[in-house]
Amino acid sequence: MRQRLDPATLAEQVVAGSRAHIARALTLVESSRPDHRDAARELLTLLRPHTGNAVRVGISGVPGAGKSTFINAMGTRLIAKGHRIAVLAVDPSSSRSGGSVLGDRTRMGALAESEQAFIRPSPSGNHLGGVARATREGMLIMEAAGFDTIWVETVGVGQSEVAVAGMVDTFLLLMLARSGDQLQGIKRGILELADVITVNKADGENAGEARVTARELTIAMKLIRSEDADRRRTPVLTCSAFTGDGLDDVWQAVLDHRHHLEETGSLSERRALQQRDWMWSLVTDDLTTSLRRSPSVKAIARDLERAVEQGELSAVEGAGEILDAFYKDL
Ligand SMILES: Nc1nc2c(ncn2[C@@H]2O[C@H](COP(=O)(O)OP(=O)(O)OP(=O)(O)O)[C@@H](O)[C@H]2O)c(=O)[nH]1
Ligand SMILES: [Mg+2]
Repeated sequence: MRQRLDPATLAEQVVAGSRAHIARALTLVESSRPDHRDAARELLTLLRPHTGNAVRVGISGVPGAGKSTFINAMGTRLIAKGHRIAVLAVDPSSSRSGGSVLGDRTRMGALAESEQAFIRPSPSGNHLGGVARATREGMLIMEAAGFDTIWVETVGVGQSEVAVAGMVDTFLLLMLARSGDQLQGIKRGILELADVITVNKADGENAGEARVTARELTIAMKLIRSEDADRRRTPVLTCSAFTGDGLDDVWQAVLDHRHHLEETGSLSERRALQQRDWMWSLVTDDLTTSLRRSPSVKAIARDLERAVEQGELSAVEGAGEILDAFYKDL
């Protein structure tokens, strides 16, 4: 194994923008080994003064909506304007499916080759808490390394959206034209999270349908948002990641949302609440890890699971025994 760098050297090299060290720092925060966690904590403390300045955008949409293609096209445009782009992902299923989110490097060829971009696929693991933690910490490393625009991709299937919305300033939802009136199985909860919506693949024969879908979504969003009078209107746009049509408008909508947050003081409020929630999720994750590693818990877990499955023991009794064993170990 490569020699471990001390956090101070690693932090220095990350801030200097060394790609090799950024990669090592990301690997470090992705690890759940207790000594790695200690080093990661130290690293993040050192990096903290250099974080917080990027535009943080979450992007979600059903598989195949075009998220990777979109990020590639948008990222290439932003680089041309002088930005530096970091792309991260939250995909708790990636260890099982072989990695769909960002898995396909060819979709991000242009971006992957640019010195002004850094793409990191989702850390593996099917435990959302751990994956989200690594991505959030990865985002801070990218900011410290001078990337001013961070995109976090996730698949539109559920809890991972909530995790991503909890770490970004603007949540962008990529939709497809009319795959049905049920809004393509996208849950209402995900529409509620969206700060900007764009109907992608608005090109060729599809362009008209995309505009119709955008109008329908505008109405749907009015209904959703009217219950919450304080919230601003969610813009619904159309774009094509292929032709580039509409991409500038989507970026402008992201910036407008950010300005809105800044003007109303919501940006610092949003980030403060995210920090508070993050603190508790770190505590919860750490406790869960300790619990799983506890020798006394390990010794009885299998038998208890079996006993509960077979109805010999109630879930309440089983939980009591596990917690007793855990507290005894502490
Ligand atoms: N016509 C058209 N096709 C597009 C556009 N954007 C993406 N595609 C195609 O749609 C397919 C899926 O694109 P991806 O970028 O991989 O979609 P994704 O949302 O990242 O998919 P997952 O990562 O699997 O969730 C690919 O075949 C793309 O070439 C677009 O703007 N127009
Ligand atoms: Mg993708």
